[in-house]
Amino acid sequence: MREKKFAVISGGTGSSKLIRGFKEISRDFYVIVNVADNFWFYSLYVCPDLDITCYSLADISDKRRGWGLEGDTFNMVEQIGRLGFESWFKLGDRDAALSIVRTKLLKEGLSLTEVTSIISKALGIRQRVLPASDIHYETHVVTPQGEMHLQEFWVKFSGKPDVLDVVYRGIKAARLSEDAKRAILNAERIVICPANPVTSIMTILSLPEIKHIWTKSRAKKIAVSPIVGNRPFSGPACKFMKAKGFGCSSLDVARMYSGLVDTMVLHLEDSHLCREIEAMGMRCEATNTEISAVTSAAKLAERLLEI
Ligand code: FO1
Repeated sequence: MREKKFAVISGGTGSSKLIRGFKEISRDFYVIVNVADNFWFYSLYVCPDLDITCYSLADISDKRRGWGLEGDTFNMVEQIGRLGFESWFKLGDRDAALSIVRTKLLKEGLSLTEVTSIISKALGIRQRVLPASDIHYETHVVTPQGEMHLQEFWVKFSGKPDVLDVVYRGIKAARLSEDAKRAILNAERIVICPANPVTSIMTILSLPEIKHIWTKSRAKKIAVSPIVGNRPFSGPACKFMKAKGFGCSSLDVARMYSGLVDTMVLHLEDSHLCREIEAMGMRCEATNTEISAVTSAAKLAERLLEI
C-alpha cells in the first residue's frame, strides 16, 4: 500500500471505477466530489455522486448499473408509483435509508461535509470523502422543452432532449467547502477522474474563488479523459460538450481543462492527439484508460501516482 497525499476530483459512475483502483493501492486519500447533481426527492436530499463514491469505497455498489447498492430492492419507489405519483427516479430501499439519515442530520444543522464524514465512517471508509461544497447549487440542462434539473434530463427524459445549454444554478452563492479547500492546498497530486467534464468536473472547477486556490496549490494536476475517439465511456458528455461550444474528443477535453492541468492522460487509441495537446502547453500520456475491471483501474491508478 502506497501512502501519499493525493486528492481525486470526482463525479459519478466513471469516477467510481478509478476510485476503486486507487483504493486497491492506497488507504489514505481525499475524494472531492461533485454535488451539483444533488436534488430533493419526496423531501429526501439525494446526493448521487457522493453516494456512488461512498458505496464504491465501501465495496457495496452495484457495479453493473453504476449507481445505488448491490442487491437493493425498489419497493418504496414502486409503491409511490402505485399511489399515482412520479416514480421515475429509482431510489432503492436501502439507498433511501442513507438519504433519510442524511436529511435528518442536515435538518439538525450539520453541514454536508459533517454528514458525509459520519456516513463514511459508518460504512467503514478510511478515505476522506469531501463534498465540493456545503452550499446547494444545481446543474440545469436547457432544452427546447425548457430548463430542467440534470436528473430530470438524464433519468426522466432518458437524456433524449436536444441540449441548448448547461447552467449551474446558484453557483455564484456557493463556496468550495473548507475541507475540500484544505485538501487541494495540501495535496502533492490532484487527479481529475474520467468523468463528464461539464456536469461533474467543471461544476467544481467553476466555483467562486477556486481559481485562486487552484493556482495556489503546488500539486501536480493530472486529468484523465473520459472520451475515446468520439465516444464517452458513459453518459451524455458529448451533448453537453457540444452545447458548451466544444467538439467531442480528448482534444476537446484538453481544451476545456487547458490552464487547469499539467498532464492529460488519454486512451492509447487517441495517442495521435498528444502532439496537439502538448502544443497547448500540457504534458500528454497515452495509456490504457479502459478500467471496467478493478485490476486495470488499479494499474491506471498506479500510473497516475507516478507520472
Ligand atoms: N440513474 C438512472 O439512470 N436511473 C435511475 O433511476 C437512477 C436512480 C438513482 C438513484 C440514486 C442514485 O444515487 C443515483 C441514481 N441514478 C439513476 C444515477 C444518477 O442519476 C446519475 O447517474 C448521476 O447523478 C450522474 O452523476
